[in-house]
Amino acid sequence: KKVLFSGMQATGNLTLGNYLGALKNWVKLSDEYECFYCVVDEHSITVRQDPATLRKRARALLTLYIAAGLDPEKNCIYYQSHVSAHAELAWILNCYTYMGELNRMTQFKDKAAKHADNINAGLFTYPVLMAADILLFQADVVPVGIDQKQHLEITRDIAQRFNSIYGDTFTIPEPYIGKAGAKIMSLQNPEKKMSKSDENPNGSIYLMDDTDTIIRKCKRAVTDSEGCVRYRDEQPGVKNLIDIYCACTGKLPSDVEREFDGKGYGELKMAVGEAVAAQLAPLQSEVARLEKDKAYIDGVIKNNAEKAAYFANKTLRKVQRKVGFPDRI
Ligand code: AQP
Repeated sequence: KKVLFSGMQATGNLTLGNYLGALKNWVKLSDEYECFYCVVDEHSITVRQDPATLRKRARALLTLYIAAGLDPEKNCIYYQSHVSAHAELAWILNCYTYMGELNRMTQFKDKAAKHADNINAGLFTYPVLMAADILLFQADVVPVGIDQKQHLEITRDIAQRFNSIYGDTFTIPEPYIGKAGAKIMSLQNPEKKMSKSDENPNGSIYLMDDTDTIIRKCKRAVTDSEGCVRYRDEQPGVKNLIDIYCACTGKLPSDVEREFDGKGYGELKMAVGEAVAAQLAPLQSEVARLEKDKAYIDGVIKNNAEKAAYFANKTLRKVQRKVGFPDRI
């Protein structure tokens, strides 16, 4: 079986963007691949976190992976910080990554602008840790939203560089970007992606929002004064609503244009709100059920960390040997 790796940060409440751009595709692909789904808590501390909140969110995120439909018997679901090989490989790869390459990363520029008081070295080398995450498992495919495409490219560059110096070591991973939902925009500013850490809660639909909140946020979504439901770049707010609707219902944008021909934005917004609520309801009830089963989640955490460490250490030992570290006795 080919290998799939992906992860998410426990930096906030997950949004519909995280779900439609990533998590939903994970579930779709999980039968086809040998899968590793990581809660990347080491990435989270590139931005200052409250320790108790981070711990709580990390567990909630791991629970959500399972609630979304990932079977922890078949998929390896674990915390990054429980597998030390991530940090060890990241250190080595740091020495094979150029400052100039990292300087070009748009996420670094965005986050540095947002957290000007804490532009730490970890934020700068974030893509190297991400490369380590992926390369440790010899992943063939990495399902992500469009915003992560640049980080996948640098991962491939680092892997190719290492392979060309030391001979075949890493599998070169391919991104998997789904057709629908690859970039969901903020409901309040359709020029900006929907994001967990957005300070305006009306811009994002959170996976745990109740139906009334979802519908209210959709009703308040920023659109335009054209007054017609068309899927085109000139109407980014409406386009985003159609994207959300399509990702939740499996419809195509052209079907949606037809469905709302002659109808107003109010009707579109209502339909989108209902489609989103219907999509999230089963997820929410499954989270509520799993949260009560502490022993089960604890078991998943323990067993899967061991499994992940086994595979990760195989690659790490190989890399340590290639760069010239002394053999273990
Ligand atoms: N708006 C989005 N549309 C589609 N996909 C998205 N992803 C994030 N936002 C959207 C995808 O979700 C996964 C989670 O990645 P992450 O946890 O590393 O965080 P991120 O990419 O930095 O996303 P956020 O929500 O914006 O988090 P913060 O606010 O903490 O920076 C990735 O696969 C991503 O592509």
